Amino acid sequence: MLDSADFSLLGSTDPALNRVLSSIASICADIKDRIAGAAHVGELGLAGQDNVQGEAQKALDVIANDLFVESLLAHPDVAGLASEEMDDALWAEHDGGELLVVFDPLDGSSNIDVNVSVGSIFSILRVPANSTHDAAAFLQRGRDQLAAGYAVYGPATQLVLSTGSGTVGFSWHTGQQKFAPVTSQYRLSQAANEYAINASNQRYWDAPIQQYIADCNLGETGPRGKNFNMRWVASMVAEIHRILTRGGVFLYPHDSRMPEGHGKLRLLYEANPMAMLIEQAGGDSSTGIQKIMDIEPTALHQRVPVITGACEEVTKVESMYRQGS
Ligand code: P6P
Repeated sequence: MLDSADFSLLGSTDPALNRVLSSIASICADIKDRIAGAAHVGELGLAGQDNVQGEAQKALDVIANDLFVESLLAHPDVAGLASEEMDDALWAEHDGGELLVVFDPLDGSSNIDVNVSVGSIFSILRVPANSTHDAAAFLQRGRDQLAAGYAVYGPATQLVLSTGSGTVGFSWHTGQQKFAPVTSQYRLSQAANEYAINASNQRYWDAPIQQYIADCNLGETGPRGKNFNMRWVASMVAEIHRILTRGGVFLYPHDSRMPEGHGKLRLLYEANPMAMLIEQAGGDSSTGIQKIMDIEPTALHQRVPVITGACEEVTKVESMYRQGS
């Protein structure tokens, strides 16, 4: 599904990694088709069960997860999988795989029934030396990711990937029946005038976030000296894709409903892969206190605060946290 020209654009020379990325591209193409046809075969709506997160699963959450598992668990280069939709990691029965894939098979699926963009997010890690093939193998810092990517299922289905040499965009080409490159290197502006946050949580935010957003909303009359626009799609993939494409900053911060240091979004298969893609495009990613990709994970489904996008905005939020707002 991805070819040598695509991998040279990515700057990726690891044959096993490239084979897994190509398989993931094929999986995302299949998910694209299942989403497009879901309304006609009764695959919209709820699956009738909750996932490990306690969230009601959509039928397409389960379908997308099954497509990832069926393809990758049999892949000769894959040793193990972990997913938002599965309590525990799954390990291949064959030997020889050196790679781990951790993924959110259908992010933002609350948008499925209203036909708003959703996506698949994935991160590829190397099996640690002397691994005993348990969940601990996945608990690696974002800095140690070999590759990260997402597919966004929107007006077009696009695939955005990084293997550590920049962030590259592909778009589904119907004539060629493959993902064809469209953005050789995303470059994120240091400055931003658009932020994304769920404003209905305002009363729960930490004081630095309350102050940061209030300052943005004062626009050119306030301390920022410029006007800001606001967007919230409730689909992280759609927000990050917009930010990579036209700039901005995304915030899902810690709030008073959460344990200290926690957030809503999951570290291993949302925050870390998006942080790699954003930082490879010249942006920054932080919890407000610590860089996302420096976090030493402690649990498979660990949740963290996420502020990611334009460097100036992430730096501004970090400085407000240091000042206590
Ligand atoms: P809220 C989707 O469920 C998700 O995990 C992210 O994709 C998205 O950014 C966020 O949660 C939306 O959260 O509180 O607005 O529903």
